[in-house]
Amino acid sequence: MKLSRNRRVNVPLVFNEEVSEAIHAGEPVVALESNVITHGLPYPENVATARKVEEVVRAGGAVPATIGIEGGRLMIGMTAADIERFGSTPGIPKVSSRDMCVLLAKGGMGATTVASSLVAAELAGIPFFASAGIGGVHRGAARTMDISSDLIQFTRSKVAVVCAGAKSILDLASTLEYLETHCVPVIAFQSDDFPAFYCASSGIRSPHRLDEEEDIARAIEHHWALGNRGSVLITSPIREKDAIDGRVVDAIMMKAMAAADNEGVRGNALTKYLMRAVDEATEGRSAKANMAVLVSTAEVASRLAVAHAQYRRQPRCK
Ligand code: PSU
Ligand code: MN
Repeated sequence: MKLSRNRRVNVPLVFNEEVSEAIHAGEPVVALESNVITHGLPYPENVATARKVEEVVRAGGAVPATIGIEGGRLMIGMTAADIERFGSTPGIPKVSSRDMCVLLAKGGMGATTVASSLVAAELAGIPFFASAGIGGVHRGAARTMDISSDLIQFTRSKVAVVCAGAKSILDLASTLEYLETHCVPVIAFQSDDFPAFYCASSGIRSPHRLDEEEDIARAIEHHWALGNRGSVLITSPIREKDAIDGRVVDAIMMKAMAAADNEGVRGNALTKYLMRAVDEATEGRSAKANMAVLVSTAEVASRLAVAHAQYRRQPRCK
């Protein structure tokens, strides 16, 4: 009897050359999401910021790899022209991990969230990722069950994630509870509190603090050596000069959430709606903070990725 053998489908990855060379040489690479380019900021500020983010990653000694989807393939690293196209083309869909297979099947452009960018980074062999704000447990999740796939993906992808916490549009205490339950380490780098994106502190102390780049690298590798399959979350707060008063953001957010509820905005459209509302109410100050924090997290991620690549070459006990 002839045994039928199923052919395995591989996800088509297209690497930009610089990224591919760095991965093969074990050089530091920082993966970056594209949803923040298409949905986080208006054109042309989005393109300018994405460029600046790539610039600071390079200046720190790592290679940037902006992730996206186009033509049924996962792009691992974008060129300047790709970034311009993603930033200026209207209507590119937000693609989280649940949406990836459909986008890959039907073709077209897709902007990857934190969750789907982590899927791509792991497939590509990139152990570091940076984004300013992660998704989390939404306020009122007990009723709506709205919990970002970003959190679920942290339990699955072996990628270190550097961020400035999450926006206070989310229920940050519940977000941290979720991460604790699912054994996702949260480490504040050179700081004490879990940051809240626009604000240096969410008012909640981070479960851990580490001050040395090499200690972060050691913690990441030990987490994986212990048999864990997921991410390690490293936070770096917004700089004080770029921060916005937390009470101001909170007040705007309460109003915007009520308006969203009234207008029936829910699901994956909610994050963008709330962010827009804050931008309008702060007359662009929050967009400025947004750009600043994207750049500062990328800077820190680059430093940490360099230390991590070095540590992998030469692991040392404390
Ligand atoms: N938080 C931000 N800015 C963002 C996002 C979150 O401060 O742009 C985006 C990221 O791409 C993140 C996604 O991965 O929203 C989470 O969306 P959802 O809550 O629908 O999973
Ligand atoms: Mn959601």
